[in-house]
Amino acid sequence: MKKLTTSVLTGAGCLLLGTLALTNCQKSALSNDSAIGADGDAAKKVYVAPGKHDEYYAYLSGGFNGQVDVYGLPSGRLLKVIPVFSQNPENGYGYNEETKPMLQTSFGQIPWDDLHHPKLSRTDGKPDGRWLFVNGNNTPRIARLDLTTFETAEIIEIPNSAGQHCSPYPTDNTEYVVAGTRFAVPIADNGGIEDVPLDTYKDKFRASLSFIKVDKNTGHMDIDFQILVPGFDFDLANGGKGPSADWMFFTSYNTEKAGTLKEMGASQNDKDYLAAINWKKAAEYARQGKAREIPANYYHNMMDEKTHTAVSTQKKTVRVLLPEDCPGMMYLIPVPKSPHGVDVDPTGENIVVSGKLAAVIPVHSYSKMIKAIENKSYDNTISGIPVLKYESVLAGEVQKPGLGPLHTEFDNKGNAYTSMFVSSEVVKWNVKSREVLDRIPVYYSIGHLMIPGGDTQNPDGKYLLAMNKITKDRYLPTGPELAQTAQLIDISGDKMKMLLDFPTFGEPHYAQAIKADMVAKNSKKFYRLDENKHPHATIKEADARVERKGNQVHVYMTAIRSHLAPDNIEGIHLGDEVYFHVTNLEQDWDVPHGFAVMGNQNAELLVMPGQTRTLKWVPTKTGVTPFYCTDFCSALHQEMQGYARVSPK
Ligand code: CUK
Ligand code: CUA
Repeated sequence: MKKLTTSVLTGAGCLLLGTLALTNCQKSALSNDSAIGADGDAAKKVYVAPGKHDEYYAYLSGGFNGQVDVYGLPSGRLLKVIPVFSQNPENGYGYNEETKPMLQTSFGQIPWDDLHHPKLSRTDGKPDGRWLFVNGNNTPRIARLDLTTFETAEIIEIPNSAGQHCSPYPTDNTEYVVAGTRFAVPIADNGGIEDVPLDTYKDKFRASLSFIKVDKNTGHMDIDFQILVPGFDFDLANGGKGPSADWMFFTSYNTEKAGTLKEMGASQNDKDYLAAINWKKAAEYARQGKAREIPANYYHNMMDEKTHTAVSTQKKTVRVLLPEDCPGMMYLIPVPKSPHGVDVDPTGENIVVSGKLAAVIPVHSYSKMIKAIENKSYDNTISGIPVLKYESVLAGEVQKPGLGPLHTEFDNKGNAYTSMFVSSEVVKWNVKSREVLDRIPVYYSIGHLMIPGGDTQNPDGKYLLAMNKITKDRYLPTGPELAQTAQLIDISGDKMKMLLDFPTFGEPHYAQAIKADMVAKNSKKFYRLDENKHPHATIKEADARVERKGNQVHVYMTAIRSHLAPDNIEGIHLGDEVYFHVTNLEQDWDVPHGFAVMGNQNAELLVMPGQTRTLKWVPTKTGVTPFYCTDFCSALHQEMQGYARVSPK
């Protein structure tokens, strides 16, 4: 039986993304031992006994599912799905009246997105367990999730932008979350994306980098300013840390499209760029009035903490900075063509750039970059942005790392781990010596990898999570569509050891993880009824009632084990809009009530204790219509039901 090993995959033909090799091996692999590659001790290391808790929370992006999925590590148990840019029928997010405004954008309510990168908030360069920031790649948006409630608390649309891929990257103390666009777009002088011929790219198209200020106490986001960069497509970024904490590093591709690239020396045509931006300096320029305020049209949606109702605010302007006006703010550093991830090691000195097609992994040096800037070690500029010399910034290159390096994270012992998409492996190398120390095959075609804290000043050295694009034979076949997959790898010793496969939702691009304790201790149990400021709350069952306002019927309903009040409703007519405002009167952890109406266009409500949620229903038929509680809440759950009577107009 042929085993699928790195050597199979790194053979000739691997530049076809290894898929040829995969199909060859798949036949044998299908009948193969499913524990292929697993460590002998694996079961013991990932087993979390019934009733015991996992050591880490892991937050995986749901990719084209638009949500975040919370898993326990090392068990790989799914704990929760948090809808962000998506509707979720399970809890009514995006269907109930309170959360619909969260999906508001200048394009209308958009109930879907492609979510790529979760990033935890940080204090002093360490994950603090307060918030999780995520990006919507399709309709440019950044969201903030509140980790006390595991709910989406805020979504801000990004103007002058298209494809918010290069996002969201917090600075070392979460002063800012930075969001870059993957598509340069023509930005009109008076704001907004212009309708221009596509061949005006060189003159008109700019990529935006948005600097979103984050309030220290509340987490509230606000776009402070944008930097508009001519002709670049930004791919990924990461913040500096410690000594380099004032800087943000961005990879860019397609730079040959940049208007002024012909100014470049011919020798550098096989290079793209790493953009280094001093965000402190940029913020200073913005404060000093270098930023121009231009019209913009975007929405800022926030969950009000007292009413639990999202408020959507339309914004009209944004401040923009141009690099040509701001000397010393931005530099370009050559990197191999088509770079992907950029990752800064825990010391803040080493900047690792992965190039999808590169044969080496360049490691740039922060201190050399500063020297090169001081010595003006550049001989050309692009659109006024100095291009530093490759050699003057380079610390060194990792030789023969594997094929298709995408992303790098770090452990607490000075090692780096890089994902190799084409050769389907994780490669461990030493940051100082840049020597490859170990490699382990993953199944198959890895994208991101994640070490808890591995993108911060404070990495853990225990586990690494590989997130793979292709599953093939790893699980029972489920027709043409297979789950994506994650693999947990033990990195505590010299050699990496494969521990666990678990399927994931959508396509997990990236993940974050944090010691469970940091989040669990602040996790909310229920909402206090006496703090419920929802305008349609019914705090006492005696106040349950039906009120008509024109063609609107408002049902002020309460739910408590085991009845709904009112439970028999007459006087509804075709043409009416019915709003069920359901307040859950329970004051106990883990007792939600659900609410659903036959023939309703929306999903159910799931109302947490102490909370009020509103379900809109526009009856389309006359007759008696049952409604009921959907969440098995007590022995008499089935009895939580009632009727609404719909009569002709
Ligand atoms: S990207 Cu998916 S593998 Cu969107 Cu972070 Cu690199
Ligand atoms: Cu309330 Cu079931």
